[in-house]
Amino acid sequence: MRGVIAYRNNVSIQPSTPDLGREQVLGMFEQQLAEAFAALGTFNLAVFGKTGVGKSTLVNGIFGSDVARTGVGQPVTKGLVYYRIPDQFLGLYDSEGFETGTAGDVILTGLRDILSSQSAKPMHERIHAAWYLVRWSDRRFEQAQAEFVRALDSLGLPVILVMTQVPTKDGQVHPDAIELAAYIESLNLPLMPHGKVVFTNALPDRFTGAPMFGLQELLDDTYAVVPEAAARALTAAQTLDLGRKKKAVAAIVNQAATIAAGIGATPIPFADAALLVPNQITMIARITAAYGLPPSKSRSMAVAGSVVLTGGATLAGRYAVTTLLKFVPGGAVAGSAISATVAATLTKAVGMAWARVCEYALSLEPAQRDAFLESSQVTESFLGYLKSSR
Ligand SMILES: Nc1nc2c(ncn2[C@@H]2O[C@H](COP(=O)(O)OP(=O)(O)O)[C@@H](O)[C@H]2O)c(=O)[nH]1
Ligand SMILES: [Mg+2]
Repeated sequence: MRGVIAYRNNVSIQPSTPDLGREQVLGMFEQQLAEAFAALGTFNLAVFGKTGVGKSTLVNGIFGSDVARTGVGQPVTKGLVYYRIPDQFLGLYDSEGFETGTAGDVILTGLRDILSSQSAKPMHERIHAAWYLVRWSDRRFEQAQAEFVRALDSLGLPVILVMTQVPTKDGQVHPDAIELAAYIESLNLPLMPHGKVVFTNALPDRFTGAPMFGLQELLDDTYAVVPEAAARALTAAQTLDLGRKKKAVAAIVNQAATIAAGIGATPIPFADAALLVPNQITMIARITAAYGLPPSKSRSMAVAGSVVLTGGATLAGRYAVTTLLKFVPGGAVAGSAISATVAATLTKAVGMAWARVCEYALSLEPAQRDAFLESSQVTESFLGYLKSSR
């Protein structure tokens, strides 16, 4: 079986590199995907607040999962359960049944142990941020709550204070919620990142017409407090802000295009598309992880990628490469070599086509998404997007 071959004017160019067969490419894909998923790690968030305050609803609004239902919980200390959702990049410390007072003290003692044992671990395994939730309709903020927030801060956790279930009318926050927030802010608590309470409503209210709001602000504030090492996992984990994912992916594609240009610039006679494939595989793996697509589907995604990138293996794949080269400015340079520009453009086209596949998958409901990722549709849509790129 031939590997990827660059074609121009229907003249095949023999690769000077060892032929990249489908099996070999598939193996590289699986390894690169595993590495990209592992490199992201987990974004670990601790959420505190009384029962019914809206912890699960808020987490669901930003991460798209009902953690308590879909996650596998593991009690880590009294009152605190750690959920790691299979196939996702969120780790959640949920204080189910948490009240202030003695229960709060017990949690803090347990948390201190957890955090001190984590301090020896790499940054991406630690707790990265804490949300402390207060429901506006409670209309009060007790001293014990203030002390709890201070204690979290002194344990080294950045705390974002979130007011939940806040009603609005004509875009105005309920005055009582503003008053409660002003009171909380007057206590000089170490509120991250800007000393202010974040107003949210995680569920639109059909009866009052109150819209959902504040989730993007909360997410932005969370980015502002998390260490660099956890930001990429947060981007993969959250489902609210596609723009963040796109930005991360654009950086990955540009970096890969730069590397490809370097490969194309090397004066190797008969440089061909096969030389570009390993770099493209790394790029595709990193794109997949950045979008937060499920690691359990990596086999089927690797299959799709290897079918397409070993263009010589399929007529369609060959067509994609040939078509692309025709539209690259300058095309393949006289004779055989792929220039730096061609290499970069081809790699960019591959990256952007795969990004579109990922975004399509993300737009589907979880069950449909899984079905899509496991079907040959992944290959077909990857090829389709690749062919339509100019
Ligand atoms: N209108 C509205 N209802 C909410 C909101 N957040 C939670 N709820 C409701 O409040 C109840 C408790 O929410 P839940 O997320 O389970 O609270 P938890 O115990 O803190 O996890 C549920 O019936 C939710 O539907 C919100 O932002 N707006
Ligand atoms: Mg809950």
